[in-house]
Amino acid sequence: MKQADLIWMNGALVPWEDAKVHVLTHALHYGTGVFEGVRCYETERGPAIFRHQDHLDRLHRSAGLYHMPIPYSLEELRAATHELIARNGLLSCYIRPLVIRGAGPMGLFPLEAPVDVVIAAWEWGAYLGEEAKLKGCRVKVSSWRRINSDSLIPHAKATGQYLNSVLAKIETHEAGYDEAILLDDAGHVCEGSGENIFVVRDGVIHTPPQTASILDGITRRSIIQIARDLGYGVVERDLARAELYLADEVFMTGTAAELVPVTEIDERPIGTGRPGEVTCVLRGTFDDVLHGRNERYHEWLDVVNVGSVAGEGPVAGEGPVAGEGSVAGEGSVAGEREGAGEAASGSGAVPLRAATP
Ligand code: PPE
Repeated sequence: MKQADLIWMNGALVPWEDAKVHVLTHALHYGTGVFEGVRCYETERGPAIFRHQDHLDRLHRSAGLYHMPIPYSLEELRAATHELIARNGLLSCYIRPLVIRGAGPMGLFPLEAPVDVVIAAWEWGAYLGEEAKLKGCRVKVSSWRRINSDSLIPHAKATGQYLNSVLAKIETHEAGYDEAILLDDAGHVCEGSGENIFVVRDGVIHTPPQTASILDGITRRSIIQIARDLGYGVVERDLARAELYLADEVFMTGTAAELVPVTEIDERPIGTGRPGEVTCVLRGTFDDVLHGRNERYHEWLDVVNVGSVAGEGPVAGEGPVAGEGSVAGEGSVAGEREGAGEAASGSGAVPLRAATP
């Protein structure tokens, strides 16, 4: 992970070091936040954000599921992200939009706490390591079951829910594995701590369905479509744990991880113990899609017009501290951001709406 210069926070670009919150931020205490993980890739047409609209839509849906009105339109968040990438001079990066209940009244009832919005971006290499991406990773079925829809909302990408993934990740990491697989409460295969999972058997691809408490991964959807377009059969159905061991190939998908072959599960080699043929075809095709080398999927790429925003306009906190300065300073602290819009966009690239408390 490589630090960038600026983070977009409640309508203003602030220096990385100054993007701070109060210790009584509601989300710190109760996990009341939703977020996204998005990637931007270097392409011939410029930096391009993969399925940006789909990620923003999911952010919006996650926020809705937890009763959080986002005080910016998705188009405003899109423009802010473009400006963030351009002003940071990033060609490829990971993007982290975060919507949280901010500092306000304490206690579990969150609806009176302000909603803060942050977008950060940084250069982030292979999530499970270069070696895992190339040669495959070793995973273990965690003793922790994936959260279920009786008590939380697996379809939402909410911060508090990730304690479940964190437990599984620590358990399997400490046992010497690259990643965890979580089963759902019925004992069916669900997903990784931060990835969806696919099993290949006799040339057919299988993956757990929506009802298995999975996160509806955008990479998962993309891979299903690409696989079908390539002529593979893809079946969404419940998978028994033993089907992992009996598979010819297993791979995992996610924005951070991209497509990673799984070559060993619970000390058992999968197939030949090396990345399989279907996995390699999909990984190669997906890589072309991400980098704009496959015409067919060009509409999945949201190209950032670097020239239109790079280097223009002031940055909040350059000179004065963010939130106090002449740029972001017009009352642009969290929950009080009327007037921050103009200042935030600098060049006028990001028209902002005042916060609706
Ligand atoms: N399941 C979970 C639990 C999950 O967190 C992710 C993404 C996925 C599936 C795949 O979804 P998608 O990215 O839309 O294909 N995990 C994010 C978190 C990574 C992190 O460590 O933070 C990601 O890949 O960005």
